[in-house]
Amino acid sequence: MKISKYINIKSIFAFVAIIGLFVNNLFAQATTVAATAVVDPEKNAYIPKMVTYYLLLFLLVCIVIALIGKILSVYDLTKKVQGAKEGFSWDKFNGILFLLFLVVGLYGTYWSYTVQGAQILPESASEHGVKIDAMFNVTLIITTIVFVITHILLFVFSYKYSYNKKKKAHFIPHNDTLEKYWTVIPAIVLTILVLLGFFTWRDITNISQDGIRNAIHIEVTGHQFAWEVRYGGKDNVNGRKNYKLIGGLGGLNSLGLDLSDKNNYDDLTVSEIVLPIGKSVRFTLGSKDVLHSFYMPHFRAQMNCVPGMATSFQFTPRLTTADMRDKVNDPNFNYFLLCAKICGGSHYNMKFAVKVVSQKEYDKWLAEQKPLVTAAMIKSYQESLAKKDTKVADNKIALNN
Ligand SMILES: [Cu+2]
Repeated sequence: MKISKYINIKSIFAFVAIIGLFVNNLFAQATTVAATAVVDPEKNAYIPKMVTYYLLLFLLVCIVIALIGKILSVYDLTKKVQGAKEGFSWDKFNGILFLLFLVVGLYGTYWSYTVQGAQILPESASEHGVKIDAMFNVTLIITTIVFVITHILLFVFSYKYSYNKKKKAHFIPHNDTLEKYWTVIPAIVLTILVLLGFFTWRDITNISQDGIRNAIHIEVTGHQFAWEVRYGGKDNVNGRKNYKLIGGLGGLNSLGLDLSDKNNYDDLTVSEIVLPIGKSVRFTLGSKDVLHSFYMPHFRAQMNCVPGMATSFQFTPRLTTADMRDKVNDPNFNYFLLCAKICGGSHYNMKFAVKVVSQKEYDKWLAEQKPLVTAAMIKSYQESLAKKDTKVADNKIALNN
């Protein structure tokens, strides 16, 4: 009797696990629908309500399962009292639950591949991104095959070899050949995947001096909670900065530009990042406060923005915004830059528009952009020069802030 009680708890656990998986699936479907819905405050209140609903549903299902378990054990007891040799076969029952778990679980996998898989990023808009996507697909295909095979074996074997009075188990403590196969094959596959990743990353980040020089230079600085973007201007060089100068020039020097460097005067300030197709662009990245992360998902580009040091990411766009609109069949599609590091309360606000256009459109757009150094800043700088020591003056302003 004690044994049957023990198995009972186990089967209840298995049952709850299956239902949990199912509810989880339903919940994922519902949140997917909610996430794609237009965001408005009233609809946002819908999500916590839905969570409560599914939580209560889950508890209800648990109670029902516990009840069924109790009824089955009463049935078991009655049979035994009546003198039946065998009561309810919990082993067989557990075996069937394992099979059920396999079917529900594989359906869940299929569901997430099709429904959530359809929400994956469109094809890469950058040249190096095509290689990253290829690696992603290879890894996904290999792991999916292994996942399906191992799970079918795991659950079908649990069913097939469940306890049976008539069968006797073989004792196989060791099998060298088998162990060699399941060690060597994954080791080779993983080594290939890791090396592929290593060489691809090396290709992306190791750029020749010529490659760096010929790229379009754009500087992106993150702060809580926005991006400041400047283009190198005519000389394609971003002028020198000094963090001590931030907030100087009567509060106008938000990036800490060092106006003694002539390269600063033609630098451009922009409200969106516009890139010409097929031209290599080099982003020099920084932060004024905490860690941020420069993230352009459509270009498979991501790099941390670290206060006190410059990082960089260089890539070549291969699809214009118009091309991508055709590909995803959405006339309102736009590229964007995001912050991929939870950097504070309004982290979600760090979205910046990105456009890829033809060289002609790019040249036209660039000609319309305003210099970052304004007349007011120059005036303030000249006044501080007149007070002789610029750096000291600016330092004082910076330190006072
Ligand atoms: Cu951020």
